[in-house]
Amino acid sequence: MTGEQDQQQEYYSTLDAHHVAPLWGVLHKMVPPRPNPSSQVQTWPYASIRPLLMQAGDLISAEEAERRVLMLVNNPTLGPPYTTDTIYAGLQLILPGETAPAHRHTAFALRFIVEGDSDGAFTAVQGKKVVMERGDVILTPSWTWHDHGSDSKGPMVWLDGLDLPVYRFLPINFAENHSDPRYPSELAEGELAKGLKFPWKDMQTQLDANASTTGHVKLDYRHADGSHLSKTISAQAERVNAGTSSSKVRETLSFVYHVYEGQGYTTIVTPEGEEKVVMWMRKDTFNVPAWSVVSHTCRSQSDSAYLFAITDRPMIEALGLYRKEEL
Ligand code: 1HN
Repeated sequence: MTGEQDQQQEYYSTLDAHHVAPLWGVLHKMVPPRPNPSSQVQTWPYASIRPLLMQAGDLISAEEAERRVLMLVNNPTLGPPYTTDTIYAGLQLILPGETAPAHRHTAFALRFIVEGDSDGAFTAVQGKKVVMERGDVILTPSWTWHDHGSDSKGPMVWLDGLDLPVYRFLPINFAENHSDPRYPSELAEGELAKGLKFPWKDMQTQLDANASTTGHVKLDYRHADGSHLSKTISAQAERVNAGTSSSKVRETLSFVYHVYEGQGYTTIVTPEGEEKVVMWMRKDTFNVPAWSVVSHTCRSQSDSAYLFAITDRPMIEALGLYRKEEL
């Protein structure tokens, strides 16, 4: 070693004790040439997850669990709450007669109903009892009391989306349990459920009305005033016409996708250039890391595919970091 290297080594060894470190060793990692999400492409085929959920139904009650959820974990290194870098998602099961007790928290949640009869399963949000049907999106805004229940005949399963990764940076997620399992509520349908429930049939009507010959329609869920579903995360729905592919697009957003209907595949090229092809069918879930090139293909020649996705668009836009490239 040269004298100069010795001097440098000696200098570096003194820094830890003063709680400082040289930027010049890590500058390029701090400001990389392209986004470098920690999440990978991951898939949760419903055929493999549903039996695990039903087993959980035998092993633990909703009351006991508080929320009987299998968290969708992106990879073992990242662990929960990361389904993608900015979004947490899980699959929740409620059985007939059960109650998931009332609580409230800073974190915002939206739910996409995957499976179940429409008669009798509900989420009560701040006194409004909202009935859930397959494909509906139901919100529990920040700090609203919410409990789930079911007088339905069969299991009820939904996909939860929460902004939990945000609270790794902003460690201010307060939570509180209500004194009783249920927060007093009254049935809220139609107008009364507005702003809390976004029925699938309304979304599909809009998608179908916009379905063009180009074969792909994407619509954001919005409140009546045009705002996103929350300030952190929101959702979108897409229709891919039978036998067609959507054009290749990348955005500074990450997504948790869920297949409402259809069969096909999504080609995802991550920022590092790795290509993954996710084969999907009805009720499957997968994630897309930020700044990945995405294209969906509907394999059926007769039936369109409908995809739902949770996105981090509100916070990325609010921070002025939204960027899109069509390839
Ligand atoms: C939560 O409150 C629900 O209310 C679901 O159903 C999942 C994951 C983490 C923290 C709170 C619910 C959750 C959650």
